[in-house]
Amino acid sequence: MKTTFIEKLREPRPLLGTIVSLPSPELSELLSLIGFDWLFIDMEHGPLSIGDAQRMIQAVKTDCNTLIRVAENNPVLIKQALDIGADGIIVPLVNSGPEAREAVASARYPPVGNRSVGIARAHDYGLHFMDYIQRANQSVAVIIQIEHQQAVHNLDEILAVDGIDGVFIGPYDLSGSMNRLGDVFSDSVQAAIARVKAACVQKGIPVGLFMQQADRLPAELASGTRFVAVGTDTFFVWSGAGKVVEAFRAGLAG
Ligand code: 3PY
Ligand code: MG
Repeated sequence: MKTTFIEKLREPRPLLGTIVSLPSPELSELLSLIGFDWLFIDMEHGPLSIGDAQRMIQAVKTDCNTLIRVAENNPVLIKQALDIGADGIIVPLVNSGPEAREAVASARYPPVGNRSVGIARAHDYGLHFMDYIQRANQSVAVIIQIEHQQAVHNLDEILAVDGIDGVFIGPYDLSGSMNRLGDVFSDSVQAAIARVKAACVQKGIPVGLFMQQADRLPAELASGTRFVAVGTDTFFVWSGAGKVVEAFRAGLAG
């Protein structure tokens, strides 16, 4: 059986992921083969149906974990993401303790939470039903996003909620909430990020974050970040393909 994302978060090595937003099973397959530890399947911003997401998960090879970012903190979306067999969920814009509690409850079967039960891919369509429902509360990762200054303000009550397996910082939405949209390296946004990281490290909660580029990875990992999503599928295409177009145009000009 695949190592769960939660188990991997307990290992000493940091985990490398990337955001996948295109409904292509082949692309997810390829990214897993390239060696990413986990894929961040983006149903908040990507044009993905739940069927697309299921096929992307099915295509993944290797020990690569798949986490679905649901469109919002909503029990139906969380239930569907887990039923198709995601290794975990990422819940955007969790801004308070009660919101964090709701996210956790939606992902956990009773008596811990209120996730409902149905026949689905997560337990091989019922073939391994009892086995799955007995271990799901321990094996499915609940990652909440802290990405608003309100969440930074409510950090202590959010991090006090039981059952959060990790915190994923969204620098871009955080920058927007601080009137610095897109200016993720400004002093104020970086100070807020540092505050969230320090609180997570102090409480022993694995902290992760999105980075557009890999150039700051060494500093990021040295600061206690346990899991990162670097780049996006579309960014890899435009950055790689863009260089070829540039070289071609330079060749014509020269
Ligand atoms: C953000 O930067 O807002 C994100 O959610 C990145 O994943
Ligand atoms: Mg965001």
